[in-house]
Amino acid sequence: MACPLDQAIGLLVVTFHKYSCKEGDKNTLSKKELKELIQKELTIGPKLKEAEIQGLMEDLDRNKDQVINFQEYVTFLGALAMIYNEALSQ
Ligand SMILES: [Ca+2]
Repeated sequence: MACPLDQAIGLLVVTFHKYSCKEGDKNTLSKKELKELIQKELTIGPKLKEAEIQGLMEDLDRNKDQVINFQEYVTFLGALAMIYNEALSQ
């Protein structure tokens, strides 16, 4: 029997690679790849304005190398988890 949390973590990893392998370095998300991930994999994605997505990408790119590495992606997921937790506890 599959364990739900294992499955959830696996999905987080698979989702990163589903987009990171599209162009350039296969282990990082370009801004274009991140934008596609946000728009296709998150409910809020299509509602975000272009400027909001740009601002989000700049915040996520902690080391300012213009791509999102796995660690930066995990930081993003952590922030999303905190938002979901707040929403669920209200
Ligand atoms: Ca980066």
